[in-house]
Amino acid sequence: MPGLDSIKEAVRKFLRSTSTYEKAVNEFIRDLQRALLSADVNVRLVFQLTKSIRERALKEKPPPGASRREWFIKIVYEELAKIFGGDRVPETEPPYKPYIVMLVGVQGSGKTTTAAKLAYYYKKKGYRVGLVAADTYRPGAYDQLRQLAEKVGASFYGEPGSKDPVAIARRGVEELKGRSDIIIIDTAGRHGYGSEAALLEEMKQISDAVKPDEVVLVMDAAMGQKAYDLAKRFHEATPIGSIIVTKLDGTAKGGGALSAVAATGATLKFVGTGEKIEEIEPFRPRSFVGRLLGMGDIEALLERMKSLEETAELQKTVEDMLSGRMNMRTIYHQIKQIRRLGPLRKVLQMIPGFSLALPDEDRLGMTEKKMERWLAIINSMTYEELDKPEIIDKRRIRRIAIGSGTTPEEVKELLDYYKQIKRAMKQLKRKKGLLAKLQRQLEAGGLG
Ligand SMILES: Nc1nc2c(ncn2[C@@H]2O[C@H](COP(=O)(O)OP(=O)(O)OP(=O)(O)O)[C@@H](O)[C@H]2O)c(=O)[nH]1
Ligand SMILES: [Mg+2]
Repeated sequence: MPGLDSIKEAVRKFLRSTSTYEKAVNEFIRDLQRALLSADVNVRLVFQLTKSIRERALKEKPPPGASRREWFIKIVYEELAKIFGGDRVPETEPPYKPYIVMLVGVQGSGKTTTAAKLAYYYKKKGYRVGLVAADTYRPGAYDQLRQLAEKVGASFYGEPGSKDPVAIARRGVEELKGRSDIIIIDTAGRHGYGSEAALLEEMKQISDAVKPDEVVLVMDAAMGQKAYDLAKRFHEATPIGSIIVTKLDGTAKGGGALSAVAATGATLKFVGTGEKIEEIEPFRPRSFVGRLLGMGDIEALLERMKSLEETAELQKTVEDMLSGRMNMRTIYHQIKQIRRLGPLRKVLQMIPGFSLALPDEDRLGMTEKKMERWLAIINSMTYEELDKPEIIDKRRIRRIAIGSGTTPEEVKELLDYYKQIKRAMKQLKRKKGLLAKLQRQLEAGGLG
């Protein structure tokens, strides 16, 4: 996307650069700021973003095995994704049928095109789609939508010559609802950028009459950060509203529009990326940012960083166990790790010579449910009990069971598990050399 396209280049430069880390970071941040500002992203937003990137870059230490530069790219990715909506993944499936969608937006924003695009998108997913032409202002609006409906194979309703959009919308829904899963109503966009209030008022009138399940505001990406005000008021006025940003292909200001919409908290569902009927896609901030960074393998990088982090955590747990610092908190972390990495015994078995009398998690039936319950049990222990599980007697067992909604038998089973691990660790400490071996293996990331 023009405007943000230079971010790719900045990433490549950063990863290739032979200057010091600090210098390369500064240079990258300057490039990033320039790219975002040229894409009309709000200055304050750019400033906040680069501030948090810089702070994290200074503070965070990459896990062993990861370079600082790789870690930095991960930080940039996460922070950038935040300004475009973060983890949000839009729900595009209609929750029930028939689902009535009404498109609104200023003149020329792309409503009619988007109505056809949505019809195409949902047809392809197997839904029956109906289109209603409720634009009575624009000459030729009826024909435009009728032709598009024919092209994508959607049902169509319109009344050429009629001047009452509310009545058309109502009759259109009535007419199409028996043979459509989704009904999309195209409306007129008579007002310029300035008269948001008038646009919202008109939208309210039709929507009061038709009672759509969703009102969609269609916005032209060329609005850049100006999209903020309209999106915000729309968001506040319409609890059932979502937004589609069109013409991302045609402007350098798309980054500004997308980040502005995200900043209002409104749901950005789709983006339009061209004039053709199939040029629409659900907006996913994370994959959008992945593409901006130009790293086809950004997923691979993130995966690797995650696994290195987990290995480092595992190492810490094992070190704790070996150093005798082991207590119930260690078990807590260990259970959480088992859920991600698999049984500790299996992980440790990958190290030659590491055959120990460790509890067999498979035999124990370490199911998800059991781990859930064990974690609940641990959560019900006092600090004193966590640090020194040996003090847990019959009375305490009963209390913990009640507190965690489990049974005394389960609490006992967990305490047995703890004792077995502790015994195994003592035994291990006596075997000199093994510890160093384990350490080396962990550092090499050889457990993944
Ligand atoms: N490049 C590009 N052009 C688009 C996109 N969406 C719509 N357009 C173009 O924008 C112009 C206006 O689109 P319409 O769908 O007629 O807009 P409208 O909101 O229905 O306009 P009115 O009914 O007059 O309010 C047309 O030339 C479309 O081809 C897009 O995602 N990319
Ligand atoms: Mg139109």
